[in-house]
Amino acid sequence: MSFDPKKLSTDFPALNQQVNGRSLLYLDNAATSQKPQCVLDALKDFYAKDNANVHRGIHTLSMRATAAYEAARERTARFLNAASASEIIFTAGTTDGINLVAGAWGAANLRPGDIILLTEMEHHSNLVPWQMLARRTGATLRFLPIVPGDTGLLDLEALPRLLTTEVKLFAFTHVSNTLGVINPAAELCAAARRVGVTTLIDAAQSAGHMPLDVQSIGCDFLVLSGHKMCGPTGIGVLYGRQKLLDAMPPWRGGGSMISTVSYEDVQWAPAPQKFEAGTPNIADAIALAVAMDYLDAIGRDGIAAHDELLAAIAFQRLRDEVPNIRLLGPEKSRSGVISFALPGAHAHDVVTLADQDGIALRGGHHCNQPLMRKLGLPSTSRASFYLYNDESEIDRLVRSLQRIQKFFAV
Ligand code: 7TS
Repeated sequence: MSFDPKKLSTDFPALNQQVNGRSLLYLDNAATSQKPQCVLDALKDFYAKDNANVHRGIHTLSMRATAAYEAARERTARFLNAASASEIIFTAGTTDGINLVAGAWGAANLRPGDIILLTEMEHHSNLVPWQMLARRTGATLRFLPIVPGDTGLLDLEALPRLLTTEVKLFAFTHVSNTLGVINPAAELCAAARRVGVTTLIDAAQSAGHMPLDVQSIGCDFLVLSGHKMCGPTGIGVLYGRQKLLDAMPPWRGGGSMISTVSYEDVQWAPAPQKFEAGTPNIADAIALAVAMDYLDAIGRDGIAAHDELLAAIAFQRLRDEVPNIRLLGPEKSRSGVISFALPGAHAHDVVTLADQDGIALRGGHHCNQPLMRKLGLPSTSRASFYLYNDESEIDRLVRSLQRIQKFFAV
């Protein structure tokens, strides 16, 4: 079956509306994706039919809810090709997953003098938790640079010099939410493994956009957000290699994460329960598994090829048809995230004017303030594509930006 974004777009009720008198063109997928009807139905069905708490009731609804929640964990393990479902922890999202690793693994494993290696393109959620951990433990941060210019590619030649024995963790984004760069995750993990460094991949922008196989990538931890891959908000996944999860202390304490408790003492449950204190986000986990089914029925290879094709066309057309535009990221082999600056126009004004044309963009620093400073930009505008966008929409984007540019030229 050939990839048909127009047909797929009919699965997403929110796309079928007018904004400022124009049909909505949603190009803010890097912030959050729209949700297909099957995901909306899964949420409604859970609350309408199976709603009960998990892991504690012996009554029928509780057993149904528990079975569906644990089936979602199994589904997630298959989605990521994890060796076992016990390597899958449900979180509130990418930010929550990174804070869990920083709070649990980091606090147990980092000492003064240790180094956390990041890249210069990390989202604040893969930077600030490590800064907080460094302050608590006496560890320090080190950054793998990007090459000079606007391609945003990592300077891989600098890696051997930076991956020294004091480095305990290398945490990096798979796909940059600002540059659209796809980092060579397997290559980076292999380099880290050669020197015994633990790895964490921020897959917020890659999950749901391309195949993800944690075993072939060879990472130790991987985090993602459901809401950027057709799933609900408030649910995410932390994959952790079993050996690491077993050795890690828990992060939050409470019900469901223990095996026995006395007034004085407590024994932890095994992973993943050890890391899921309290009532989990049951409905959203179940709906996320439905989103995974939806994405795999389309085919993640096809989605990746579609993203790449739209990005290549958009990059070329914006460069050729919008004079003086400054485009970030590489020209080819990139994700569907395209950031740009129009000289003389603030990104917030660009986004406001595009909204008048019914186009949803994002403008700002994209939670990437250090990178913006490095690039010498206060902010950028950003168009980000997904499976329901098509080539004709690039035409609309180009025309809108040309209109905006004329507006600022007077
Ligand atoms: N990492 C990357 C690479 C991201 O793009 C984002 C969110 C996060 C982490 C945090 O994810 P959360 O679900 O925990 O918030 N990025 C964006 C964005 O680019 N625009 O809005 C959110």
